[in-house]
Amino acid sequence: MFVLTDDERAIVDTARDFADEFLAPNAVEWDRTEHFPVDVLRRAAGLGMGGIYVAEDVGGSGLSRLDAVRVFEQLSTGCPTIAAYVSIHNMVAWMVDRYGTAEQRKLWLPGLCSMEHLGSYCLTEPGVGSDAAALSTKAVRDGDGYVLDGVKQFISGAGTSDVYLVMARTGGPGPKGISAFLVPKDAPGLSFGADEHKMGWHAQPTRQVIMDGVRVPAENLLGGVEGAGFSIAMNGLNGGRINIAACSLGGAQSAFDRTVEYLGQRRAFGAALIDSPVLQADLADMATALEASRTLLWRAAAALEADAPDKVRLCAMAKRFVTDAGFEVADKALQLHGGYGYLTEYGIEKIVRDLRVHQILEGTNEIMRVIIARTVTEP
Ligand code: FAD
Ligand code: 2MC
Repeated sequence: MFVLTDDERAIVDTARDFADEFLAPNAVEWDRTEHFPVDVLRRAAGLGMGGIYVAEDVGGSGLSRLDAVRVFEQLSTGCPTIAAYVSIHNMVAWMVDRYGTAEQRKLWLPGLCSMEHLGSYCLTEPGVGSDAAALSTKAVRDGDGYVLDGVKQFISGAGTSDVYLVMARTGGPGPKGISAFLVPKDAPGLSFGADEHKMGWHAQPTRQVIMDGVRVPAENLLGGVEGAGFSIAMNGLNGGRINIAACSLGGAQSAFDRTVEYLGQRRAFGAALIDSPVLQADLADMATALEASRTLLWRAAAALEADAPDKVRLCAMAKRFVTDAGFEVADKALQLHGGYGYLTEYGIEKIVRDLRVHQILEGTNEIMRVIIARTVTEP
């Protein structure tokens, strides 16, 4: 697992080449202009990145979770924001692949895998984030369809995405009363809030998804069963969490690599800064944090791929550890660039801003600790 086969290496190289050619040269500009490059996303999908671990019969790439985290690490070396959006889109596509009926798979997945249709994941609400099972968006059965009412908060890709995977309440309180729906962008009654002004993630929109009497046919109930929505949402997030961790790893690796190069060129006190033992100790710690992160991340991805009994705990551990370590490495990289690290044009402060939110979304790192602690303290 820790030594890549030729095929695995080819997948990693493809993602890295794409990041080098299409993401890295544009990342700072897209951040400055808040541009969401949909054409570039479709180009990535042309290389199989729209449905990385979706089955091939509907246009997916049929790859493993390990392949996926390696792809997201490489994409993030170019731009963590774009890589993170692609990871959310992949989570949505996988949920349709894994839980959708045969008809739903055939109808929705070819467009998602080609990224002709972009997907958004809609769980969080204005009053409910961490306590997701308390969500209040309602879906009421009405004849041959459902009518959805409620507001989803902080939805990545909202307003641009074509498909909204919405968790809504069809039954009583708690997780068992929740179902998952596929809501197309053109559904009457669907609208979007203003684009949020954020610390990072400028190259993708974050908006409310507002549902006011949105009617969808009963065939849009994911899997065709009421009450399965929370389990579907959480299982999607297991993969989402390691993918977002991979985005932190790639962003931090890029900041680290640039720091090594910078310290080699920058001179002070009659020598290159890289010759300073103090800075070498910092670099050693950063390199170790990156490798430890990668090791845990791959371990969690292998557990998820194998559907191992400890997959939830390992995905939570990897998400918590790697997003914290990635942020610390990126922040240290900024510090070692001195004043230049603080300037936009160097691209390091952008990585710090982008990686900060990975400690908050897809389940905050406090919630990751809650999940892990339960496995430690409960029999
Ligand atoms: P709260 O749940 O209110 O938490 C506030 C604080 O309390 C946090 O520090 C939290 O860790 C802590 N806390 C809460 N409960 C506990 C506990 N039991 N023990 C210890 N500490 C606790 N959501 C989506 O559904 N789809 C998206 O596409 C999406 N994209 C996002 C993009 C961005 C840029 C951002 C910022 C958020 C996005 N989110 C998305 C929402 C994100 O998942 C939530 O913000 C996150 O889950 C936290 O929820 P909250 O903001 O309501 O915080
Ligand atoms: N994988 C599979 N199943 C899971 C699961 C997981 N990760 N987490 C919970 N479940 C199951 C759990 O096993 C239980 O099933 P059953 O009733 O069959 O035993 C059911 O779901 C209910 O779980 P809990 O009893 O643990 O529910 P509780 O409400 O106590 O806690 C918690 C759930 C806190 C783990 C969950 O609400 C959570 O993960 N909150 C964080 C929300 C979150 O991650 N939001 C991210 C939004 S998306 C985003 O940010 C993006 C950028 C896209």
